[in-house]
Amino acid sequence: SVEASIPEPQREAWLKHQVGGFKDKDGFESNFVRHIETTLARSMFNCDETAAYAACSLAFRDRLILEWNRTQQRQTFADSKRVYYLSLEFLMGRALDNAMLNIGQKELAKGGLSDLGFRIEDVIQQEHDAALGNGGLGRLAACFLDSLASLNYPAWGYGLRYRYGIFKQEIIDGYQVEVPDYWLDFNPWEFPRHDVTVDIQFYGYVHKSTDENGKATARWEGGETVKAVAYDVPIPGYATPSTNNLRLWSSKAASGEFDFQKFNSGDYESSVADQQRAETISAVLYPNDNLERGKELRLKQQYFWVAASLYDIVRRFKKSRRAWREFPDQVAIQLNDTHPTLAVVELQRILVDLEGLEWDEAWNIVTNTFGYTNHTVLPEALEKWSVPLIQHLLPRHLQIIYDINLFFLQSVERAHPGDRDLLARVSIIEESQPKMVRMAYLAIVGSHKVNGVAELHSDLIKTTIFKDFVTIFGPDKFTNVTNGITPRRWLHQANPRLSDLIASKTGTHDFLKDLTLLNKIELSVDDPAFRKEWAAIKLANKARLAEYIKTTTGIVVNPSALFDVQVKRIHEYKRQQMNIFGVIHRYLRIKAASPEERKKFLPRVSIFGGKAAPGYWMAKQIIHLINSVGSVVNNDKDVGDLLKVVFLEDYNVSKAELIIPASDISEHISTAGTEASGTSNMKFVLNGGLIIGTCDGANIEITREIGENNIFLFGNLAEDVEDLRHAHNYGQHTLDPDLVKVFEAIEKGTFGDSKDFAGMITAVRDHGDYYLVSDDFQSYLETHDVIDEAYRNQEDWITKCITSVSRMGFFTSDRCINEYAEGIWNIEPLPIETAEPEKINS
Ligand code: B1H
Ligand code: IMP
Repeated sequence: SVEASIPEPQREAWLKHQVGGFKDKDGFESNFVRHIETTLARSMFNCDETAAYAACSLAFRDRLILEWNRTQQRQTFADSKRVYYLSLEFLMGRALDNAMLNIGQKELAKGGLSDLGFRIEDVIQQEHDAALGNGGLGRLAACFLDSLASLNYPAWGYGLRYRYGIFKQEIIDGYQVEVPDYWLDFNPWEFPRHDVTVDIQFYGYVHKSTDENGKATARWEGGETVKAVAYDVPIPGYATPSTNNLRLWSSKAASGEFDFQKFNSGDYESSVADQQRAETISAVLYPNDNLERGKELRLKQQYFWVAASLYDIVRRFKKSRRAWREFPDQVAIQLNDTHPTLAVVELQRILVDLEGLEWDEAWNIVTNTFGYTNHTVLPEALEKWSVPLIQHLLPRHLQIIYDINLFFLQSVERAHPGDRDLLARVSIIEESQPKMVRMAYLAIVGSHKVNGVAELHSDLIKTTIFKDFVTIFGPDKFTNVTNGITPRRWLHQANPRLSDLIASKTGTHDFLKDLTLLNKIELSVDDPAFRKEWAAIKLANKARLAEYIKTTTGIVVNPSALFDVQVKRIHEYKRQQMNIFGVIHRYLRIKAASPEERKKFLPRVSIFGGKAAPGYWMAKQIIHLINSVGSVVNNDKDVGDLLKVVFLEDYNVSKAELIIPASDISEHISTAGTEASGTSNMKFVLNGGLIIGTCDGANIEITREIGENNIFLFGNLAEDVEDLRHAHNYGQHTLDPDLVKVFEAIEKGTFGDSKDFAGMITAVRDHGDYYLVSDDFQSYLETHDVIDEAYRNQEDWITKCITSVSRMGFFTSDRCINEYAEGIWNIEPLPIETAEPEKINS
């Protein structure tokens, strides 16, 4: 057993004093009060909601860490294969509610808190989001961690512990203003491991020599060292004691002789500066979504994180005393996009330079260990690093990259003799000025599987950006795993009433573990009581959002109006500009109508939210236009309740949990072929909202699952995009007449100084309309009219919503994780046998 690893003489004392978590309400309360009085040094006389949040979290953290220990001990003891998910972003959101639900003790805590004078909702609201990510890519990583733990897979996440997460967005005079997100003041969910540190090297030079057997060796020497310190975040599974680990690295100055000498020689200031420079590495999350800017500090972050993680993984593997060739039987590493691709090079370096393996043997191990997930085809998001920069920062890695490329190109040459164009096209090194390393190509060559994140996207990467690699490696190396979302957070936690209503029809909350069980509610689609409660829940969620809109923006909206929501990062390819042009068009129609005609309009609220990257000028202009339109429309007496335009500040995970359950229609309207998957589309439908969308990303599979009658699709198809763009640039480009009217209104100054919005107009009118706003505009407007009509028939509408939810089972991240486990990682679940039967609250 696990205990056998403790020497006999001490074992008894250890076991006798093993701590147990609280079991009942009383136990929770005593734990809570103990933390208030000792850990937090407060008392019942000065315990406010912040302190209550802290104590409640600490009580649950005690529980979690005990399960964490048991899980890790069991995994170590079983010595089974583990998967490591490397991601520069983990957009976790709040932890307390999730921990209570996954452990199954939220009801108990609710009672306990109430005994002590607190409302659980208020306590939950105190928590600051853990916002270590930009958008979909980071939130996907968070959903995957939840599923990995819930399905009992032995899995660790590895990331960076940014001191500043994604910035906080304020809207001032209609403009986005960025405020730093310092979130670590008090974070009960992490355990600093000051004993788990790794020294990370940068710069220096390569020393080549021959050893006593005449073998050429390379050693990376000199340069500077930075220390990586581990912080562990426990990840509780749902309805299982399995608790996995997210290990985040923080940078610190290495406390070496170096500093000490400087200090002694009186150079105190520069010794402090060194320290600050070291800490800068993990200081801030780069706030770009789908955009790569090639900054040196970003490359430093990537290597720092990858090197620390691999050191840790290799150390753990070595404890098992297995032969190196067994490494891929024990370790699977998934690269979340190309950001961790240096891990491929680093593992090869460890095996060849430090462990003395032959190149081919090492490379075989490396390629059988890694899998690579691609998340985008947008050219501006595909990572490239300049050769001189890598040469300077990581001289040995650059040599290894060149060798990897040489052997790869030699193998291509053997299989396709004489095809020099092919060699140039697939070379990992782009022969530009300066030369660049194409990270996606390196990731493909260094992995055994490459996957896209929705069917269309996986097809597109095979036929466009990675076409030549399909020729070289064959089609089997490329596969699809359509994204998913965790129903624990995105249904049960965000929409507890809907979750409970569903449970009343399916008998249990088991659909939270097997989402395909949702199909049972289709049998109740005609049940009047069920439908009535369904509608009441949606209305209550809308009323709650209306209240929030009123307190945060002062705008009063009618909860029975149609709520039309687009919340996501602001990006031209996501086309918030088309949405706001559509809103302007509606406004002009209302203004032009007679009072009689106006009565025919369906009252609508257009809700926007999302951050623009601080340097993304066009995205910021879009935010400004939305706010400017809002201040005109919302104050126009002719319009009244027929149209309201709301921009919600600082969209993040916890706001998503509030907004998504309140939507009637949400917009997923990217130019076809640009949105790899999208995941909020799944969240909205799962919460009983319908969607308007283009044939892009996961919208296509959502349509296949829920049926064409339950989704509002419009616009050009991905296959036509190239021709349309070509026509814009070289043929006739006639703008849509309704769009022209919208532009005229803007240029007349209807929404303030038109110069402020000139960029958005010229992009469409004069610069080729790359995102096809004009091409899709008419069908977009028509589809909104269809939506108005559909919404008037509330009975049909509710039928569509219920039917859609019942068919969403496919989109659970549990299904994704099982697909990765089977098709890419080759790993099995490791359930904890001694699972205590736990009551999952309803
Ligand atoms: C996605 C990114 C991304 N794709 C570069 N690519 C970044 C690229 O900091 N950077 O440099 C940051 C993020 N993010 C998103 O991934 C896709 O756009 C979504 O369609 C997809 O649903 C999501 C998860 O797969
Ligand atoms: P690591 O993989 O060495 O970082 O260990 C992770 C966790 O696994 C540790 O914190 C322990 O909880 C557990 N663990 C590691 N080694 C042993 C062991 O020899 N016996 C039991 N548990 C262990």
